[in-house]
Amino acid sequence: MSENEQMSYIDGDVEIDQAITRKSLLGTAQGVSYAGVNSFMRRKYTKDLTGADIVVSGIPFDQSVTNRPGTRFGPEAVRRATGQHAWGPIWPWRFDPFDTLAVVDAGDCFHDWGDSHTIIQAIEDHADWILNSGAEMYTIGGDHFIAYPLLKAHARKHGPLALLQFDAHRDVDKDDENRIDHGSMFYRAIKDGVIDPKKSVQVGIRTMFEDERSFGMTVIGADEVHSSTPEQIVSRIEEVIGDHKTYMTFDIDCLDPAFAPGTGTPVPGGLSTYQALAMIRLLKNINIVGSDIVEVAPMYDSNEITSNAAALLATEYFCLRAWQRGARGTPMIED
Ligand SMILES: [Mn+2]
Repeated sequence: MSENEQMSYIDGDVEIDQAITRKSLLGTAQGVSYAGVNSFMRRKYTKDLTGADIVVSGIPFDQSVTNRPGTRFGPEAVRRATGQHAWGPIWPWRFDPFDTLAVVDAGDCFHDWGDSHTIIQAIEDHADWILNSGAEMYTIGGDHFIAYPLLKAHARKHGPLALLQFDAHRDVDKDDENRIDHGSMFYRAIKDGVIDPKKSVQVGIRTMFEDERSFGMTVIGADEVHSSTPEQIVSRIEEVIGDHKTYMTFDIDCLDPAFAPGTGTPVPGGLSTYQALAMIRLLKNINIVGSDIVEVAPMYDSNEITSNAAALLATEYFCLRAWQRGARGTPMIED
C-alpha cells in the first residue's frame, strides 16, 4: 500500500471505522454493519463536542433495578445494533437525518461502581458537560434511574420540563432521597420541581403502584394505546404538553416482551415496536429538548430483537428531530 493509500484511511471516507476516521460530523457513508469501531450510527466517537447539535452518550449503570440487572451492557449493544441502520436515508422519512443534524458519540459516563450514591453527581456532571457545550443530549441507558439526574441537569438549563414517558411502569413510588431505585425517580423529579406533572404524559402503562394517585400526570394505559390509533394517542399527548419544553424518556419495557425480551422487568401486554415507532414519528409538534432510551439488557435478549428495536427507535428519534429542523425526504421516483 502506498503512502497516499494509507492516508486515505484518515480522510474519513472509508468503509470501516468511521467512528474514528470521519472528518465531517455530517452525512453517512456506506460501511459494514458487523465490524469496526463501535459508535452510535457510525458517528464520530470523540470527546470533542465542537459543532455538535446532539451528543449521544451511554450511561452503563444498572444498580437500582428491582429485578434483573444487566443494563450496564445496554449502551454497547444498542450502539452495535445501530450499525445495521446506518446506511443513509431512513424509511419512511426518505432522508438521512445526519445530513441535517451534526451528531457525535461521546462515549460513556464514568462512575465509581463501588459507590452507587455517586451516580447522581456523576451523571449530572456528565450532562452539564454536554449541555454546556450548547448541544442536546441523547442518552442510552443504563437502568431508568439515570433519567432522574438527567432531568435535573436539563431542568437547570431549561426550567421545569414536560415529561413524555413511554414505559410499562409509572416509576412514581414514594421514596426518600437516600434510595437509588428505578421505580421512584419520577416521584422525586416531581417533588424536586424538575418536571411539571400537569404537562407530563406516561404512555403504555400496565402495572399498579403503591400510591395510585396520578400526581397530576396524564396516564395513558397500554389498553388505551391498543384500542386507539397512534394519531389519537399523539393528539392526546399534544393536548397535555402543548409547546412546553419536553424531555422524552423511552423505557424499552414499554414494548411487549415479544418485541423486547431483553430487559430487566418485562411486562406482557405491551406495545409493538410498530406502535412505538408510529407514535414517535408523529411527535412533530412536540418541543423536545432531550431524550433517552433505557433498560436494554442484552443478556436476556434473543437474536438482538431488543437492541435492534432500541436502535431503530433511536434512529426514528433522530429523523423526527432532523424533520423539526427542516429535513425533508425526496419523493419516490416514478418510472
Ligand atoms: Mn419500566
